[in-house]
Amino acid sequence: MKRILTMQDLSCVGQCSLTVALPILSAYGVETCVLPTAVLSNHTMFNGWSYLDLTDKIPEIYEYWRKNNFKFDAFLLGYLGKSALMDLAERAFDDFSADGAKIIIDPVFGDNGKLYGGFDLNYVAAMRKLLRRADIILPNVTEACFLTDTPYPENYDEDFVLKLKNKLKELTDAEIIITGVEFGGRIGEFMSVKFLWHELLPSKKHGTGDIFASVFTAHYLAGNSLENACDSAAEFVRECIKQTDNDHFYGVQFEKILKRGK
Ligand code: PXL
Repeated sequence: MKRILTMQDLSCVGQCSLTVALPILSAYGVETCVLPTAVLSNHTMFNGWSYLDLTDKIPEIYEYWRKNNFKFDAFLLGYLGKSALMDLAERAFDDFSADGAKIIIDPVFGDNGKLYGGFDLNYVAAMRKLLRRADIILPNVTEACFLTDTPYPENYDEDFVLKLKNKLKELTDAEIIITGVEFGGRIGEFMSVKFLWHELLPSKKHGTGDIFASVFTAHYLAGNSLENACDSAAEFVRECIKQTDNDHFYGVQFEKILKRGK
C-alpha cells in the first residue's frame, strides 16, 4: 500500500483541498497523511474568510516525523497559501521521501486569468522555484500563464498551449499536464505532446481541480499511465459535475460518486 503526504490548506467549509484529497485518496486505497498549511473558515470563493496560518508550527511537526522516521512514497501539493511554505515543502521532500518517492505539484493559485484572493506575484515566483523539484505538475491555463509570464488570453488555440508548455519546460524537468484547456467547444488536458479531450459540460464548478489532482494521483500511484490517470480523473470530475445539485454553488458533490464506488 502506498503512503502519501498531501500538503494543502484545510478549509472547514467548501469541498476543496484537504477535505477532498483525504477522502478521495483514502477511498482509492492510498494511506493518506496530511500536512495542513492553514485552517480557513471556508474557501476563498465565499464572502470573506478567516485564516489561521500554520507555517510556524510545521518545523515542530517535522521534528516528530524525523524522530519517528516517517517516509512517504509520494507527495501531493495543492493550495499552500504562503511563500514561506515552499521551503518547508522542500524540506519535507529532503527528509521524508521513501526511495523513488514521487512529487506531484498542483500549483493552485488562480483561475480564469486571475490570482485567487490572498496571492501575489511573489507567491508565483516562489512556486516557480518549487516546481523544479516536481515529477509531475498540474497547472491550469491561468497558472501556466502566470508561471511563464505570459499574458492570459481571452481566447487561445493549440499553438498557444504548445508554446505555454515549452515555456514551462524551461522551469522544470517534471511531466507537465496543463489542465482545464478549453477551446473549440472542448475541454481537456495537454499532456506531453497531445491533447486529451473530454465532454464540455455547460456549468463550471469550484474545487474540480483539487478533485482532478486527487483522482489523478490515486490512479498514477496504482501504476496507471499518465494518460490513463488523466482520463480517469477527468471522467470522475465530469461525473461529479453531472451529479451535483444545481443550487450547490460552491463545489461539487463528489461524495455521491465515492459512495457509489467511483
Ligand atoms: O480549489 C482551490 C482552493 C483551495 N483552497 C482554498 C481556496 C481554493 C480556491 O479558491 O480558496 C482555500
